[in-house]
Amino acid sequence: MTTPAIETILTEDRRYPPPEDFAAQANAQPDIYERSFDEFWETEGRERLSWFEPFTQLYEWKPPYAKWFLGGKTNVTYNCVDRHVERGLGDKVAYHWEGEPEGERRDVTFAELQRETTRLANALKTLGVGKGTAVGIYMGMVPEAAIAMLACARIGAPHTVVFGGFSADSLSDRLHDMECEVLITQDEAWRRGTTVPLKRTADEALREAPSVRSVVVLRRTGNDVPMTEGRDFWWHELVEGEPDDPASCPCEPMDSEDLLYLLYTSGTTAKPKGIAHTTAGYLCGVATTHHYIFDVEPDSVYWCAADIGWVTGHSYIVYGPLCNGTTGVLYEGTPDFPDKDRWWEIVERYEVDILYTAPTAIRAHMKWGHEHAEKHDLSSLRLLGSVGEPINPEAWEWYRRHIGGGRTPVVDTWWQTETGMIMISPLPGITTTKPGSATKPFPGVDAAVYDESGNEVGPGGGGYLVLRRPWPAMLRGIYKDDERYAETYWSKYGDVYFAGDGARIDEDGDFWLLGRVDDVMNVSGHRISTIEVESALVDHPRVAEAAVCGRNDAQTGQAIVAYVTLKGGEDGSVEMLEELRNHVARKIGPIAKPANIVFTPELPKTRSGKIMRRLLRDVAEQRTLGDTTTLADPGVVEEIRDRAAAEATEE
Ligand code: 7RM
Repeated sequence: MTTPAIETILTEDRRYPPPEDFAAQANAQPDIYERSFDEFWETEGRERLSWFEPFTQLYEWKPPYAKWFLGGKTNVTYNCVDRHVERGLGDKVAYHWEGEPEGERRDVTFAELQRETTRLANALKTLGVGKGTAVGIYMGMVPEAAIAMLACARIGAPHTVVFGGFSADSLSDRLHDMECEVLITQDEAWRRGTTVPLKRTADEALREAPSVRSVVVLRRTGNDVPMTEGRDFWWHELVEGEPDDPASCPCEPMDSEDLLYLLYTSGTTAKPKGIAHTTAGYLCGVATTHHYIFDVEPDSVYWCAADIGWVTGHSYIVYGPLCNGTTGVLYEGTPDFPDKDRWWEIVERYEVDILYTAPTAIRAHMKWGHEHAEKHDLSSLRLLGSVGEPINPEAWEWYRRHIGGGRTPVVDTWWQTETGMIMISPLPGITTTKPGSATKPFPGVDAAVYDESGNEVGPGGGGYLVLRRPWPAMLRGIYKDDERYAETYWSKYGDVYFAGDGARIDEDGDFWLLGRVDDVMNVSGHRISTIEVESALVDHPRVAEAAVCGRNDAQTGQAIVAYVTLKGGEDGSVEMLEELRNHVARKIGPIAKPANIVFTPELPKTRSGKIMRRLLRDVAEQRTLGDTTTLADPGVVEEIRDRAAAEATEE
């Protein structure tokens, strides 16, 4: 018998069939799984999007490159904004915007979105921006960030959004790689009551990004920032006098395969990859998944609490929901400012019915305690979603119970920057959910689990997640790096997309995501995924969050090191350490028992909330730290290093 690529040791028996009333009204009904691949995407493409010229061929697949909706002409902003206004929905709210400073609120209707987008697009034209001109966007969570993206799409200028909060170096790398000619930013952003100096950071970045000729600066906080004469323009001054009538700036007819945007992902290697997304396939993919998976209704108030700079913000705050004419919430600040019930206050105020967030946020709320949610009426919630990491079953249960009142379906959605759209997820009116499982491939998606040599792994076994057919929103390549594109995603199994994630399929055909394959540990020849050990730890009633990694061990190859955050800010103890080791051994077996545990108030995470296990490995092996530029809070890893060192001397 050969060793499996990844073993599975955690079992989960809880099951939640969809509530009957939800199932009866759901956008997705069981026959959706009977639709053929071609018919599904053909129909969604024709009916969900409006076309200036209809497409003549559904797709073309010349591995590793796909094209979708060939021959079609359309415009993303037309689909997301103009057509809704034309249909009489101009007064419908597109975004309920909630600023971080208390009391600062603004509703932006579709008609306003159209006017503001048109005005900015006209202004960008005066700066020489036209079809094909690359534009960088470096902003916080303000409506103008979406307006900037839509203004670019209106005139056919591809954009790259850089997380407000990335360093000057990260910003200049991206602006330089895409050869951006214009940067749109703001004076400062609000964050936890203090300001983030976006313009100043941009100024620093621009020294290394000579392609940028002009900078548009939105006034947000109103504090003084340096402006460079001839290069920098205040947004409000630039758009003054520009017409806001949509006819003054018609939506540019774009080819289905014209570039919509690049989004850079850092991964583990130094140079970020510019993931390319094009027009029609991307929009069809995100709008279709948004409609069926989130079960949006015409009167829904949908809140995706991600940042606009993450792909989740692109696909499920801006393009997917707006294409479907959905009312959304856009919140500028952090979940605990000024208090830990800020999110729940927002849900109550706007009567949010669909909430989409990440496991990291759910675990933070778990750590703070459910009493904050209990202060508010959350009965408007009808559906909850999760994205970004495998969700620990206990966090899933907590979310359903304390936020969803034990009534709402929870959809755990697996996807990547590269896939553009959700690929594996329950359909909330159909799927019986299981805490910790993303369940089934979306209709028109062909996902499977392969072993090392490319054989499909049967039920129960773990292996590598692959996608066997192209899909409309798939990346069209890595910008200016065909070789890296072929090597990263298409070299392991030939013409099959390798996602870089481990997964297993259970007896019901449900997928369980096991984290990045680079993080898999090897203990005495057993290949163990980090997520199962972490979930066993989080299963303990005192544990809020846990991350594990392997460190070299002379005897077992690798030994498991766990980093654990206790609930309510509690400190660890020797007794707790032993209790947790035994808890893991009981829950999933002695092989997975951590060799040591470091208690820590925080874990090192990326800005989208993913735990950076690579850095924990560096700490565990007492190496100098690898690339830390994508860390949300660089101080955290130093703190962990000190704690780990203190523990080592205590031994
Ligand atoms: C949307 C996004 C992609 C990586 C992906 C996985 C992990 C995302 C889930 C998940 C388990 C999920 N894009 N991931 N969603 N793992 N279950 N529901 O996160 O490009 O930033 O990251 O995130 O490892 O490969 S991303």
